[in-house]
Amino acid sequence: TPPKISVDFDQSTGVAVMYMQSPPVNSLSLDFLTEFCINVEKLEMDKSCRGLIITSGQPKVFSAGLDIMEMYGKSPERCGEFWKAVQDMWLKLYSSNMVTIAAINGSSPAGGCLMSLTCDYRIMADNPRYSIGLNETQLGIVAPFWFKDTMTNTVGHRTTEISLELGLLYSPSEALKIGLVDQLVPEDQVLATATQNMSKWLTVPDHARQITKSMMRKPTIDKLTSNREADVQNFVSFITKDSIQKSLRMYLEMLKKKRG
Ligand code: CO8
Repeated sequence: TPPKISVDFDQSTGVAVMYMQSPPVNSLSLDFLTEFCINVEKLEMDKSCRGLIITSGQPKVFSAGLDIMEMYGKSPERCGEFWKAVQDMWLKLYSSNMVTIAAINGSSPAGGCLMSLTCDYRIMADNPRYSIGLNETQLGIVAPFWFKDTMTNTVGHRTTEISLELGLLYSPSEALKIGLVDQLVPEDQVLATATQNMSKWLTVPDHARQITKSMMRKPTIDKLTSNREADVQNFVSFITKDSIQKSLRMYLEMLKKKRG
């Protein structure tokens, strides 16, 4: 199978661009997450890499979020393994020493939104067909506390409360208004704008920026690292419930119908 991630590292600027290319919608499967984490770790360990831009190599979609098929009809063991990989992705990105910028060139629901939220800065394509948000409740599932915390840290408590309870997906202009993304640009300028912003972020001395980032994020990260196993158990017992499986099935059917 072809790689689901391709990385373009520019030695002269110290900036890597990571393209997600898992057709059709960059859904976050166990294989995808494993490959993703290996790539992030490699860049993290490379002292010459100071910045990471994450974008999609697929049209119209940044990432469709967690692969629903990984949560449907799978054994508890497999679900547990999958959830550890989701935790890993979040922990690696949210605590990264690199400057991370999400170049959101398509829709970005649920896990895709979470991935964007782990970045230091978000630039989204100004296309009203695209949407972004933590829509978990719409699937009959519940965004875990660390999804919620990441959103709260970005847009504040009240907006997160409304957004999560209703499972809202926002248009780019609404997302900008609530601070879910930082900047909107025409679709063909998303990556170029990310690169320009990256240069600005990289003028700040790394050590000062890194310590500051860690100061802002450490309490949120510690909450999960000290509770990882319980969080896995919690996910597995929730997702394997008959009633939750039924909700997921209905959502999957709705996705297919919408298409046909
Ligand atoms: N997982 C698996 N398959 C998916 C997913 C997904 N997340 N999203 C789309 N697909 C599939 C579709 O079913 C379709 O399959 P097929 O070709 O067999 O019909 C194919 O991908 C293409 O999808 P679309 O035709 O819908 O493509 P569009 O370009 O029209 O739309 C969207 C792209 C906007 C991404 C749309 O597909 C969409 O809205 N997808 C659903 C996104 C979603 O709701 N994701 C939520 C996942 S849950 C999550 O991320 C966090 C869960 C936290 C767990 C908490 C539990 C305790």
